[in-house]
Amino acid sequence: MKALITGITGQDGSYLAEFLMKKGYEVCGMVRRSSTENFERIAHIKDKIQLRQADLLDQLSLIKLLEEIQPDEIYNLAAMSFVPTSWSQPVLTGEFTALGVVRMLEAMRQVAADAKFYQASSSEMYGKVREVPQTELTPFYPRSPYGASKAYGHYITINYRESYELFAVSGILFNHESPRRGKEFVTRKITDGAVRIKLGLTDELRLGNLDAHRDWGFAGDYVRAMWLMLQQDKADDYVVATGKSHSVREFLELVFKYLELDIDKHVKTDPRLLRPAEVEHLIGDCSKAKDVLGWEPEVGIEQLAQMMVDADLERIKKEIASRD
Ligand code: NAP
Ligand code: G4F
Repeated sequence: MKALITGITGQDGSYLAEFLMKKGYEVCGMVRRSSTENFERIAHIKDKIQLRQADLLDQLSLIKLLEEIQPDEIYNLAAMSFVPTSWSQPVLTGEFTALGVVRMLEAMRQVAADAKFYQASSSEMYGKVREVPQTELTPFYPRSPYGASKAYGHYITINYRESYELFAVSGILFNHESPRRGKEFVTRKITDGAVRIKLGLTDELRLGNLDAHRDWGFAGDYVRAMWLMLQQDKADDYVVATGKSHSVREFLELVFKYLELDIDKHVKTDPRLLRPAEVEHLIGDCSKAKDVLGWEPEVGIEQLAQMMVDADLERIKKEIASRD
């Protein structure tokens, strides 16, 4: 079996590549051209996968890529994925995160119509939530250009499935984190920042809204759900979540307690980090994924926080040692 992963240099792409390789897949990753290589997350597997250049903005590059490699499965993970940037670059976000999806689907329809397609949909589509907890049937109310773009990607995937009988599915994934999470996202900003405080490299961590609630899981668990969706006889959409919601403050408390640090001494809230429109509370109901896919999350929030702190401690200590 041959799989194509767009966004292979990202958090999920790297875990998915490892997962598929263990299953015996030939893995091909799509990367966009850059003046310096950005392969930190896949450095350990780079020699065992193929990397091909193409870009979600360039239709012809996608057609050529699919024509050449003829994958059995396509995992479309590439996107502009950081919500705050979607307000400062709303048009580019729409190009990558919304229109990028239809470009991939159209390429598949033209030259690889027998492949199976996975779209990385997001709980950000629920935004100002219409129902608690959120299921596959909960109406969307996106609160950012990112959420609105993902809603387009979600519906165009369903539309291509229904219009052209393509095997195309969307996983509506709630927030998932790991030691490979980008440092601008709140969990990693907290673990990285707290470790730097612990090691005496800084004294302060500035955060925005501590009252927002998220349903946080572990990325390694979530890529398994992506794969399971493509192993079904029928293409369908699934919520992937833990069913437990915690505030940013609670995550902060877990991390600071683990490192024996005092929040009041080091954490400052900064109004500049508040969003023009916030998603206050997300909690997913993944009953369908449990019943149909047999999927369940294995890592809880406490274990996740500790795993991220331990990894940041190890990495930053090494950085310090290499400077000395
Ligand atoms: P990530 O770490 O930010 O990775 C995004 C990937 O997309 C990177 O590999 C990036 O490549 C690539 N990319 C961006 N623009 C591109 C373009 N024009 N052409 C080709 N590649 C491009 O994101 P993630 O956390 O792994 O998330 C994976 C997907 O799931 C994203 O679509 C995200 O929106 C979605 N999602 C994530 C979560 C979550 O909690 N993590 C939840 C729901 C949905 P570069 O390395 O070149 O920048
Ligand atoms: O970690 P975040 O930036 O993730 P957010 O916005 O929930 O988006 C992530 O999850 C989505 C799934 O729902 C994905 F689709 C998306 O690609 C991305 O992976 O922020 C989480 C919460 C927000 O409510 C934010 O306001 O944390 C709050 N927060 C508080 N202080 C902060 C900060 N967020 C960031 N990034 N930085 C802060 O200093």
